[in-house]
Amino acid sequence: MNFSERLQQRLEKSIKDATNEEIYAALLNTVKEAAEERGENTSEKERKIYYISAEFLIGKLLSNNLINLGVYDEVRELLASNGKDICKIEEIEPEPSLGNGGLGRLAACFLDSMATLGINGDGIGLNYHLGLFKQVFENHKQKETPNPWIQDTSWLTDTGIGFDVPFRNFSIHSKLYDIDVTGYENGTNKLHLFDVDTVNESIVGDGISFDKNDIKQNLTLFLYPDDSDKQGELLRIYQQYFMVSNGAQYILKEYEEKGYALDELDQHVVIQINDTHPSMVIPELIRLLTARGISMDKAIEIVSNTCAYTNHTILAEALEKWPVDYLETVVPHLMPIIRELAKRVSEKYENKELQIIDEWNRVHMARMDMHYGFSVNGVAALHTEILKNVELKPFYDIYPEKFNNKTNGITFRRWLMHCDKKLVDWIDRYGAGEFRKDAVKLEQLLSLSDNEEALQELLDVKQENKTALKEYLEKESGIVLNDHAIFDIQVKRLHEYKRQQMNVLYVIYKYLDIKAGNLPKTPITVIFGAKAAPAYTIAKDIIHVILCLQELIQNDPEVSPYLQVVMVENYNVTLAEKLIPACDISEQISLASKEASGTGNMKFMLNGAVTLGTEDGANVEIHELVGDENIYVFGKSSDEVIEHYAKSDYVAADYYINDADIRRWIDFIISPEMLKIGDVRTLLEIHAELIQKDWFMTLLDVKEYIETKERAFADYEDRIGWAKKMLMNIAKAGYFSSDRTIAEYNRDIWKA
Ligand code: 26V
Repeated sequence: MNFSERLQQRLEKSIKDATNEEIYAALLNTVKEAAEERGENTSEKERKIYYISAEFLIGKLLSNNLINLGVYDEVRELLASNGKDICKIEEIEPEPSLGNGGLGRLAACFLDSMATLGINGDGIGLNYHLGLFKQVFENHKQKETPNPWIQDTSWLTDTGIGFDVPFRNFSIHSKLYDIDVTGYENGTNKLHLFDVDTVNESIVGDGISFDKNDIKQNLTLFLYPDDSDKQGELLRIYQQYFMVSNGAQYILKEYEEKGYALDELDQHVVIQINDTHPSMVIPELIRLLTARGISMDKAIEIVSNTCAYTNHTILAEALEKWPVDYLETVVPHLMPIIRELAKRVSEKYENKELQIIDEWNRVHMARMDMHYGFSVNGVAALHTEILKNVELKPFYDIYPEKFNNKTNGITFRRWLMHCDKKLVDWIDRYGAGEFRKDAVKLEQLLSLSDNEEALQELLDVKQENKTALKEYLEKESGIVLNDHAIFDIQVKRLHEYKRQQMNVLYVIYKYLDIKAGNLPKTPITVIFGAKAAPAYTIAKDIIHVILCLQELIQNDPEVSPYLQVVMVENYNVTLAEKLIPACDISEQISLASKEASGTGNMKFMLNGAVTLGTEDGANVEIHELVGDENIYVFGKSSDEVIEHYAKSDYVAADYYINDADIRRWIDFIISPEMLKIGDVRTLLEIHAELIQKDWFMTLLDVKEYIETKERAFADYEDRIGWAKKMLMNIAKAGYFSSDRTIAEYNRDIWKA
């Protein structure tokens, strides 16, 4: 029976008579069955990879699975011939929000690529019931509400497997749910998500507040509960240990079932530690091995040859350091092992920067990973160089052989085939369809650079995607975009280092310029999407300024025909899939050295947007690939920025005092027109922040940013010239396929 026949059989009534909800449920269950039948990507001899991560931002799964099973077109046509629209059925699926941003989405792309390449690799994580918060705007401010996503019909499969996880005064029995990870025309892997029966969603009070002390009821309730207080930090340690203890027990269970000797674990298993959140897997695995009779020396050796660490940030505040007494409170049985690991290091090395436990009695998780793992990788070429030469230099000096770079990537199944079907049709029409199996084949499109007809069609595709976004947003939120404007988009987490505030200063500059009578040839629509961490005040203040500007401009008839600012609510994977194909200019404007890689930059490029960015993260590699003509680069280099930090010689107030333009833009934040709309205290706070602190050096680059952006807008007027830039970006995006990244992980680290 083929997929369509099975679907119809499962539905038990005709598609015509079924509701969209019934069709969704039948599709989901038919996909699960088909995924199961394809079998796992296993082979007895292979090393098995466990990608352990606190976040897997998987997005909706229905279409992705249909594509990977090779039945998407078949199903769409079957539904259409019965008067049903597959897009309407996709809308029914709730989006799980099991990640914050790039790190979690990367983990999801990697699962897709491992399955596609036939690598025997599973994910291990947590089944957060309410995920990351859902963002709503009220009075121009972000409010957080829960995002429940688990329904009776869901991608989760109860495995019947569970483990006891010991904490200080009690233990918790886990429950394992699996989600199938279908490879594109290949076998199926698994995402293992651990959960607890006793979690209770009704303990959530106002917004996303809940009793942080009640571990049995809150353990897997939210992703990264607010850790701005001690109770929040402790809960995070409970979550992390729960994840790794379950993961380690599961890995050993599978391993022992295969019948291998324990002391050969490193020959058959690799554990990839995604940032430091799962770092406790190292002492936990040592604990479990010694409990099985292996000596401490041998256990340390085995584990060190099994674990590999990926670093995703150089921001000091994001590198986890847990106080010893917190760990004693939650997992006292791990502390003797961590102390032993720390002692072995201190006996060998005197350098303070290498110590696992520092003089303030804090355990540096990344340091443990680097001493007791066999690989340390950064996520873009520049990032890895900064790790080696600056941030982690003492470790590179003693372990040069462990360091390697793995430039991030994205899965083209979701970020092209699923989200931009019109562009795929165009690519197919011009003979580059082989990109599906070999992404660099997109380079075949380069032959079109003088083909005006093809370039015009490319512009038409972009226009259709812009109109589709307009229609979507109008229906969902009532916001009416001008789809004949240039779409300039910055979507990512709200963080000062990403410098949404610099884009805000551009908007103010442009607003004042239009007020002065200088009208842009083509209207400009600046779109933001970003969640701010609930306790991150400055980030929330920036959202407030954007929302105030949005209202001010919308209500100003002199300006609104030429400039529009829109902040979309609750930016998530589903919205990204609509925004990215519609984008003309991709804003990647972080302070050089601070964005480890970025992956949105790759998604925009693949969908024919042109990057406006600093020489940061993977932007550097995009620049090298497309050349000076096809990217807009500005700003101080990472070397210069690092020097400013070293010398502490950046003084924002100097720019404010000495530059009348900068002063005017910043002061506009507290102008009467803004104060009329916004909250006085908040606007004053962000105004003062920009002048007195500006830790991420907005004012260092803002003028060059504005000039460069104006140059990009001017170039946009030459439509065929612009289409050539789009073409170059699409054609060169093949390098950023996560299939390439995963093949490199496998070649250099996993050797599966
Ligand atoms: C975490 C935190 C937590 C505490 C307060 C401030 C702060 C700032 C940043 C982070 C980031 C944690 C790690 C992370 O998400 N890194 C992202 O990983 C992506 C995938 O490798 C990469 O593309 C992004 O550049 C990087 O920021």
